[in-house]
Amino acid sequence: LLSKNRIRPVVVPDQLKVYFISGTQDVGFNERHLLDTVEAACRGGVTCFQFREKGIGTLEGQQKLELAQQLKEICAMYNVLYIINDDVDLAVAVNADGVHVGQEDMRLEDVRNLVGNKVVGISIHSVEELHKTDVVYADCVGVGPMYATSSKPDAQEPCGPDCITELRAEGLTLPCVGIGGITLANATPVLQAGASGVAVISAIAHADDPYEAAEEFKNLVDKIKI
Ligand code: TZP
Ligand code: MG
Repeated sequence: LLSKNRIRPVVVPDQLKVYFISGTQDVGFNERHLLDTVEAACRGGVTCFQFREKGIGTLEGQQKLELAQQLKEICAMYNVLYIINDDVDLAVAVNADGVHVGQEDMRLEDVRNLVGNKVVGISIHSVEELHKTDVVYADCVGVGPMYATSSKPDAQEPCGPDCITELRAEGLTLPCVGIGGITLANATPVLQAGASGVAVISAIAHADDPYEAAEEFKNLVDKIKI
């Protein structure tokens, strides 16, 4: 599957420039609000969206499936890469473009076998984690938290943009996004350290105008990542 039938790359760095992540927990547990926010963000210029429905009070089963399908339709309309967090079965069920898993989730080899040619993303926090990761089964990497974040209760200590520099020096060549506490004001060092883009929750989901926030991120990344 990896060497013979697979056409690489399935994700190009430009698709990771502005990577918006959200679930109902980020928008007051209001499905309509999530759909509207994602639509505005796509219109504003995000290049990738990850449906991350996580934590107490979030949707499961049929409700989660239906929302995932609606979000997929929005992303398809705007040509935005559509990724599902953690839930490999859901990614397959809605035929998402890809799936993103963390170090504690399913093994990458198993993920790869289940999703075939879809994009597989993995979270990496440190050089130590890089060495424990079967990067051969992944297409892209989320590195973080870059800065302190309020969106992930169990987030590790911020590792800063230097973490990306270190991972690159250790031989990581896959496209990466920095994640965690990223705003327009602190995104530049993340990009300069070697990230293809920035992944954000609150900077777009909690913005007064998610359309405008997405547009500003897109303009910033376009300026730095010619
Ligand atoms: N993984 C590491 S930090 C984080 C995730 C999902 C949360 C990012 O949210 P925010 O609001 O952009 O800090
Ligand atoms: Mg996870």
